[in-house]
Amino acid sequence: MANAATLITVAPTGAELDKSAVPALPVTLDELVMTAKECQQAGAAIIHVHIRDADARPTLDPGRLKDTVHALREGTDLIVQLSTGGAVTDPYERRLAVLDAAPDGCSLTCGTVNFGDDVFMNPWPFMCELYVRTQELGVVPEFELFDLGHVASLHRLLDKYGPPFGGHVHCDLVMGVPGGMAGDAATLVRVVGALPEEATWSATGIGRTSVPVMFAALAAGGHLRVGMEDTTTYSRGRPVASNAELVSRAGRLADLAQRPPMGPDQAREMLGIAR
Ligand code: KMH
Ligand code: ZN
Repeated sequence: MANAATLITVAPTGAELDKSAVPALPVTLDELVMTAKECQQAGAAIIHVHIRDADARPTLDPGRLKDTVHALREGTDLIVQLSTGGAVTDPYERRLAVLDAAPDGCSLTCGTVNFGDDVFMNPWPFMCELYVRTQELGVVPEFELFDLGHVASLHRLLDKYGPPFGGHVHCDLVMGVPGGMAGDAATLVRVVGALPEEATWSATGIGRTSVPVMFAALAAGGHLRVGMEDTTTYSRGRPVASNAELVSRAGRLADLAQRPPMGPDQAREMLGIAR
């Protein structure tokens, strides 16, 4: 087995869900920091962050993003990864400006994908500009892959611009999005086989694909992402009570696989992220 321990990322909020429909969703800064503390305790090492405004709507407000990075660093040891995907309605300039909040890491999606009834836009010139900015500003990207074609764009990006800041390639397979790749073991194995040789990777399955994707990822030597951004049902008919319970379950599965959760320091070492 290539990886002795399991990196667990929590994605607690996302940009798609309404607080009114999902009351357990962390949307204020206090709720986010509290969630982050609980999730670190439960075994997470990275937090993938989307923030909300005073009305709980998704926002990429620069001041709020800076405050969020600061508060998460004060309150936890977690690696702070800001989303540059935002919501499907966010303009490219705002998404690029996310890096000005100086997070440890950021997401970088490797291509456009149908996203339910919407389209999540990541054209090649935008990908390139975002990637070069991560290199210039010293932010470690995580390459988000929603489809096999995104892996081809990842190779193209690395060939053209060289390795990421920190020197290590880490990917996240986002599986089961309506419009993207399926969330099943056969698809996971196919996509992982196309990744750069030296890359590490995690996987998350949207909705009901969450649990099968976790089992497949652990069996294939990968890492895990969980959270209410991706899953709001713990089991059939039972809503998720908190992000921490999703992290706890991921940690139990990782223990069973004899690859226990790694702490933030070990994750930093693996990903090339300085303290
Ligand atoms: N909210 C989705 C449109 C990312 O964070 O980089 C995009 C997303 C990916 O969540
Ligand atoms: Zn996201």
